[in-house]
Amino acid sequence: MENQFPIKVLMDENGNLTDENYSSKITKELTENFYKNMLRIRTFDKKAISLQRQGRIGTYAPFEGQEASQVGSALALNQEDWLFPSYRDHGATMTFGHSLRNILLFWNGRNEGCIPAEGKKVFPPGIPIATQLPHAVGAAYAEKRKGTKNASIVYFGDGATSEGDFHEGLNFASVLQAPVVFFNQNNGYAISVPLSKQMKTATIAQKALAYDIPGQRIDGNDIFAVYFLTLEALDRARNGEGPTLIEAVTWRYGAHTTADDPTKYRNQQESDERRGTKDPILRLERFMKNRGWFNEEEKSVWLDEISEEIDSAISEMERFPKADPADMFDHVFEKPTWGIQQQKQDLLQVLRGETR
Ligand SMILES: Cc1ncc(C[n+]2csc(CCOP(=O)(O)OP(=O)(O)O)c2C)c(N)n1
Ligand SMILES: [Mg+2]
Repeated sequence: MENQFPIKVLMDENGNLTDENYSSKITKELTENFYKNMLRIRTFDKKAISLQRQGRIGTYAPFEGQEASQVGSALALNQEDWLFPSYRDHGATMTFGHSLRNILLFWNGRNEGCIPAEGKKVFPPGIPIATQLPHAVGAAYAEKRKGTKNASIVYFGDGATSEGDFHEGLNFASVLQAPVVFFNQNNGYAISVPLSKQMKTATIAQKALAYDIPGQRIDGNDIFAVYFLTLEALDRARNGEGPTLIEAVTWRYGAHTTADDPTKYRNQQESDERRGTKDPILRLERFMKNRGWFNEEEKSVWLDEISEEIDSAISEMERFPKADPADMFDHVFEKPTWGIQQQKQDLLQVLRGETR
């Protein structure tokens, strides 16, 4: 199956193009946009980890290492498309236009964090694994019924493919020929569980066969492969040709979340080695250097602009009051059920130091 679903690469680790069919589409402007967006989301990610360590936000899920997958796919979208993220995909949502302040508020437990920027169809992050897949298919099918050319993209991890919602989502999309792109980031782990313990199949892309939809395995650290192959899948969706399953093969360098210690279940040496070889930002930098498109001074100007933008989002986030833990019960259902009300009362009692 690995032969039937080879990893599609458009740019190798040295920053050389390996598929000339796409070279005419690769401009300096497009490349710089990719590069700046990857720098921006990596800077945000590092900053968020330090905010968590300082107690200024709550638990945080980092995505460092997955920047090409998130930026390349988000930039392939049209403004009118739908984006359904998991908890690790705020690199994609901020690239698509979600507000940095609201993303920070989400990680600080405030409901405002679920509100997308004006006019942006971004769903709140799916925390229960794979639940966002059927939602994305529903939105895509609604667009099809309305006769628009809008599509949905849904992000999920390798572990999510073991959930019923993954299979229900793919089946539903295939039967209805819904305009949706299933964007899987295979980062090798579901918390501490490696891929080999999660599934017997050699690839995730091959699971598309069961639903008779195209399955595409790509190098998730090659932003050109991610961008162009996502664009092609979105084009098929818009033209009435139905869904695609994309498996972007990547790696998370750090912990699953700030509550996790990866050294307990894997040797972090692999992450260290990958930083020098397979890193998505370094790879694009090599490509830019090969073309004479890279300028160190320009990079430091971009980094200054990015830091300023992030610092101002942090100040705005910190002007909000701390989250009230009781809020988490309020939007589970339109009207709270008896069980939810009871749980809320129980929590309030515990917070007041009373025992039941
Ligand atoms: C339905 C459900 N079961 C279990 C969990 C606990 N959980 C949180 S993240 C995670 C691993 C998911 O791994 P993967 O889909 O590979 O995504 P990644 O975290 O690697 O991005 C699990 C099991 C959950 N959030 N939801
Ligand atoms: Mg994973």
